[in-house]
Amino acid sequence: MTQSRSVYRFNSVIVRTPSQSVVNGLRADDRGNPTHAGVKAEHDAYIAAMRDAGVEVTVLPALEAFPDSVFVEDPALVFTEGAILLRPGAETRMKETAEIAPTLRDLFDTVLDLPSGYADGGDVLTTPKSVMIGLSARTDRTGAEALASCLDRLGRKAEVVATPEGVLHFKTDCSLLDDETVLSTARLARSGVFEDFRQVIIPEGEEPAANALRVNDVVMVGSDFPRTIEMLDRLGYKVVPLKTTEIGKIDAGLSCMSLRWYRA
Ligand code: CIR
Repeated sequence: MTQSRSVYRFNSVIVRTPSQSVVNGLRADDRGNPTHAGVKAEHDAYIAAMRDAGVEVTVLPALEAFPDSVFVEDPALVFTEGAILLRPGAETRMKETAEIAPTLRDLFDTVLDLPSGYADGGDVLTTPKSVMIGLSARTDRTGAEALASCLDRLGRKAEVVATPEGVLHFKTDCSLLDDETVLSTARLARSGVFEDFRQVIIPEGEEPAANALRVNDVVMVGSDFPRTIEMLDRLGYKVVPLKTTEIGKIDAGLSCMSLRWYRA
C-alpha cells in the first residue's frame, strides 16, 4: 500500500517550538551560541514552508528543560503504519522520548518502544529500497538492530550502515532527493553506501547543505549554500531555500526539526 506512494509524500508533520534554552543546545565545536530569536525565526519559516508544501503541522509547546527538544526528529520515528519511540544517545536528550510519547500515542494506533540500545532519528534515512540506519556516536549496534526488528514489525526492511567518523548523524551528510537519487557529501558517498542510487555530491565547502529535505514537490535546502542550491536548481528540483544559520551553530539542519509521515 505505502510502496506505491513516494516515501517523501507527506501530509502531516510534528514540530516543537524552540525553548529559550535552545541557546545551550549541544554542539561538537563552539562557534558561539545561537540566539533564541534567530532560532525561532528559522523555525517559523520552516513551519510556513511545510504548510506551503501541503502538510498539516502539529506544533508542540517548548520544553525549557531540554535545550535540544526542538529537534523532534531524534526521539522518535514515524510512518503511515505506526510510530517507534527511540532512545536518543545523548545523556541530556534521553528524556525527550517520554515528552513526545503522549502525542504519538494520540496520533498513531501502533506505537512501538525501542527495546534496547540507543538510536537517534537523525541516523535514519528512509528510502524506497530500505530504511537505512547509520551507526554513530548516538546510535549503537544494539539500538540499530533493535530498531531493525521494530521496523520489521511495521513491514519495513532495514539496513544497518556506517556513518563517517566524526559526523554527528547519518543524515547530517545525506538526504533523499527523489525515489532514485540521494544528495550526499563526498565523504559519505566514498563509503559506498549509496551504490544503488543516483548520487548528487555536495560541492566542497558546503557539507552542511547535505541535510536537505524533500517534502512532496519541493526540496528544502539551507540558504547559506548557494552552490548546492544552484546545482539542484539546474538538475530540475524545485528548491525552497531556508535559513539554517542559527540552528547550524548547534549542529542541526532541516530534517531535525520535524517528524514527517503520510496519515492515511
Ligand atoms: C544534538 O546534538 O543532538 C543537537 N544539537 C542537534 C541535533 C540534530 N538532529 C538531527 O540531525 N536529527
